[in-house]
Amino acid sequence: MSVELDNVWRTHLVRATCETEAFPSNYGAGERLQEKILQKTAKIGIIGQGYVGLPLAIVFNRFDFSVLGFEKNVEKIKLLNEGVSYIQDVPSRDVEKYRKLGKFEATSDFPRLKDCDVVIICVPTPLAKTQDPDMSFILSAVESIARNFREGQLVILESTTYPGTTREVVLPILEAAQKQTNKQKLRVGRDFFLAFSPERVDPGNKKYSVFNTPKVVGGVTSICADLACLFYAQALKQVVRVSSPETAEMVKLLENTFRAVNIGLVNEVAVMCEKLGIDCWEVIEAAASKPFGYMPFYPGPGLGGHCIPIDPSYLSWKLRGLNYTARFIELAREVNASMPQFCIRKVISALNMDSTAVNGSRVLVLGVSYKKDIDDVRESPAIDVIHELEAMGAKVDYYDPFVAKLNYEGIQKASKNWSDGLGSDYECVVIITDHTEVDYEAILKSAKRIVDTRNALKKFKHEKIVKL
Ligand code: SAJ
Repeated sequence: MSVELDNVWRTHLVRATCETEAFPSNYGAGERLQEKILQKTAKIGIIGQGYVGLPLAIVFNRFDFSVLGFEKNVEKIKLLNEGVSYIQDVPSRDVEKYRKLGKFEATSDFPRLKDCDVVIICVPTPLAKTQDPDMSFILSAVESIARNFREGQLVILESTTYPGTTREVVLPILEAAQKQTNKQKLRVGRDFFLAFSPERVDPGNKKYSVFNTPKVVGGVTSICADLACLFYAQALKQVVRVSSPETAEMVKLLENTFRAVNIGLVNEVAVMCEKLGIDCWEVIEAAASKPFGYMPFYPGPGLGGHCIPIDPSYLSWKLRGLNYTARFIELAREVNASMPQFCIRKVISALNMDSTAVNGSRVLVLGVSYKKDIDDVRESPAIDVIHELEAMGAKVDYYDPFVAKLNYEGIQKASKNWSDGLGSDYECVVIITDHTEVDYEAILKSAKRIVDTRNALKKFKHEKIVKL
């Protein structure tokens, strides 16, 4: 598996930088870590073994590094140490292989962090009920590192967060770690190293993996960046070095805000096209014929997932603290959040065609994960649609080949089993997630009415289809 970076670059990178930054007293810390990285003897600790941490662990295993996967969830630890993966993009055979080779171990024994030369933080950064950033997972991880801190460690934060987190939140906690023998205060860039590198995992993406997705890296000092770039260069295809952790933090937020805002735009186009009596899908398809200066996004029932609906709020929260309103982010959030209701209105009008009230109607929701061909239901608009339909008195079932049981935000249901006549028992079928493997022609035959929020039925024309 070839990597693009030149070996010569790796070998001399940190040494040259150390000499220019002249740390005669502690020049060794960076040098020693560089040697361990180049010799692949650097022990890696990854805090959080979710959809980011586990794929990262396996890709470094693949390049002969040993990895300790730190987790608080004992069930996950048990599964991983039995060689079982619970992450769709990581085959169990990989976990089993590196477990047997002694290269991978999952643990909740956080004091073992002191054995690690490189510690990467891959924990959730959700929103609190107040819609403010919930930093508790990052704080817990950093405090675990600080309690087991030692000279020479490289700490990298990968969790998506607001610009300034690495320098303003993480750095002071690590500098205050008093585990050192003869040092009043640990100094970043001399005694330890700190960087930010945003995770860019796209769950279910068969083309781009951790290995071949360029890795953006920003270090608190130049040596920190050197070492973090050198580290990632050992296992990833391309490293993109930026000038600071704030820049790297902002890069990720731009990427995901770009998506949220453009999805908000196209959702508003769908609402406008309804008022104009125009097929928005045809408009978007034709616009996509433009070979430059345009990138297609598609309307839908709302914005799901643990990234796109959440990450821009970290940026707008930070800017509010600087007395600035990030208007595009707020507006996109408002439009995207209105889409479940827009879909409910479509269901009402579909039932209306048969003089049927929502109250007492049987409705089948097709697909509940937040996007197609994955099993993740976090922030899925299907949840809002189910809640609203039930509040209006509908009897709601769902079918999703990826989600056997739905136990989320007050909903406890099991997926219906597939049969060709599945839709016939319902007054309306609502396509919320357009999984590839579903036989939409069979649904078209069996259903009385179909609200298609994803244009899954684009190949068909029938008066029973109500499109977004
Ligand atoms: N969505 C639309 N219309 C679109 C695209 C998406 O309604 O045109 C909806 C999806 O159905 C979903 C939500 O938006 O509910 C988010 O979709 P997404 O395609 O952005 O998928 P995510 O949330 O898995 O985003 C990930 C992100 N990866 C990281 O944050 C590391 C994002 O940066 C990637 O760009 C994105 O995958 C991707 O490219 O697919």
